[in-house]
Amino acid sequence: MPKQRRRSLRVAVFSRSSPVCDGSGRGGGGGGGGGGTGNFSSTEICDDQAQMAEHFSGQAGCLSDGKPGRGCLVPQVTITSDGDSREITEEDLEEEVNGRLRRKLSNSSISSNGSSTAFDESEDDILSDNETKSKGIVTLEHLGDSVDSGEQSNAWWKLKTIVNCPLLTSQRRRLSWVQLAGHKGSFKAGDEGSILKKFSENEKLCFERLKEDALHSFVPSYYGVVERDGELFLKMKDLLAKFDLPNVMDCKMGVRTYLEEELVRARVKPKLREDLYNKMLEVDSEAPTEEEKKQKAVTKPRYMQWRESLSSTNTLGFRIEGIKRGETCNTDFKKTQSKEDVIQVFKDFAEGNKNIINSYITRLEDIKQALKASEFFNKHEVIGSSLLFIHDHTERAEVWLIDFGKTTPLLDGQNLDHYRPWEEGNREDGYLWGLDNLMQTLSSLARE
Ligand code: I3P
Repeated sequence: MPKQRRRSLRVAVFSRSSPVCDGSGRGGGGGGGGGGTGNFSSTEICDDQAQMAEHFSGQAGCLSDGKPGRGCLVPQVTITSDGDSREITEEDLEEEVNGRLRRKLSNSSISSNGSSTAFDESEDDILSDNETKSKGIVTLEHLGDSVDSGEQSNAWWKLKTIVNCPLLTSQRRRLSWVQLAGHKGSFKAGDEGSILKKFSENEKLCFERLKEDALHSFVPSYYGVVERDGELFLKMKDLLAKFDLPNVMDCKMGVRTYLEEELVRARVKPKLREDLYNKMLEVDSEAPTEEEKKQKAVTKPRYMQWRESLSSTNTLGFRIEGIKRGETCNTDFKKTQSKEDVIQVFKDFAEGNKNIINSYITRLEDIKQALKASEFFNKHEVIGSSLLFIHDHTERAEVWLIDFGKTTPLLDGQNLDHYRPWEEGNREDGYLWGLDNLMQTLSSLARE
C-alpha cells in the first residue's frame, strides 16, 4: 500500500478529532435517581498496581455499590454512499497498525483476560476509545414522504434533506440510516444488505469466535474487516434489510453496563467527566452529590451506575434503550424502571399484536437454549450487549444479539452462569436473569 495511503489510514483510524471518530455518545436524560458517590470517592481509590492486578485476576477487591442511572440517547443519522471500500486482511492490519494501535489492541486483549498491565491509562481508555466503542444501532429502510414535526424527527429531516435526488428503492435502503443508540458516527452503509461498524478489536474477536459457536445463527453474519475512506470497519449483515419499514427496539441486557475493569481503573486513575455530569443534571438536578456539584463532574462508573439504578437494569437485568416505530424514534426511556412501565412499552411497541409477541417469545426461547449451549457465552462477561427486536406489518418478527464491544473473555478455566448476583470479582453479568425477566414481560403481554 502506498505510504501516503497508509499514513492517512492511521490518522483516520486514530485521530479523535476525525469527523467520523469524534462522536462521544448521546444526549442528556430524564429524571429521578439518587445521589451518593458510590465507591468512587477519592478515599476509596486503590492506587496500588498490585491491588489492581488482584482485581483483574478475578479476586474480589473493593466492592462497589454506587448508584446507577440513565441518560438520554440522541438518534444519529449517518448517510454515506458505499464508497470505495475494500477488504482488510490480517496482514494489512499488521502492516497498517503502528505502535499506537498495537498498544490499544494489546490493551484490549490483555485487559479483557484480566491481566492488564497498562495501568497508565485512565478509566475511559478501557474498550472506550473511539475505535472500540460499540452500541446498539438501528438502521432504517425507508423514509416515506412525510416529515414529522418536533425534535425527535430532526434526524429524519436531515436525512430527507440529503436524500433529495431520485433514488431506487435499493439505494434508498442503503442510504437511510438512523442510529437509535450508541456512539455517534459508528456506522456506515455497506454494500446491499450489509452495514459497516467502526472497528473494534474486541468486537472483531467476538465475531470471529461466534462464527463457530452455538449462538452464531442469532448474531448478525460477520463478513470481516474492511477499509473505507481511510478507516477500518467491521462489515456485517444489515438485520433490517429484509423488513418493510420495520419497528425496532434495542434492549441492553444485564444487571450492569460497565466492566469490572472500568471500576478498577476509575479507582486507580479516576477521570472526572463534565459531559456525564451534565447528562446527569439534565435528568435530575438533585442527582449529583455536593462534591460532584462542586467538581461539576462525575466519574464514568458513577454515571453508569446511577443510570442503571434509574432504569430497569438493576431491577430487571435489562433496559430499553430506544425504539423506532414507523418513522419516529424514541430514546427517552431513561426512567422506565418498573415492570408495569416496561410491559406497557413493549405493548405499544408490538401494537398489542399477539402474533408478533408470540414470535418474539419463541425466538427468545431459542436464544435462551442457544445461550445455554454456547461455549462463547459460558466463557465471556457480556456487558453492554443488546437484544434487537425487529418486526414489520407482515408480522415477521426477529430478535438478534448485537454489540460485543464490551464482551470480554474470562480467564482460562473460569466460566459464568449469568444468573448469580454480581459481586465485584465474580464478573457475573446477570444476562440470563435479565432474559428470563424479559421473557416473563412478553409472556404476561401474550396472556392479556
Ligand atoms: C452512555 C452509555 C454508554 C457508554 C457511554 C455513556 O450514557 O452508558 O453505554 O458507552 O460512555 O455516555 P447514556 O446512555 O446515558 O448516553 P460505553 O458502553 O461504550 O462505555 P461514553 O460517554 O464514555 O461513551
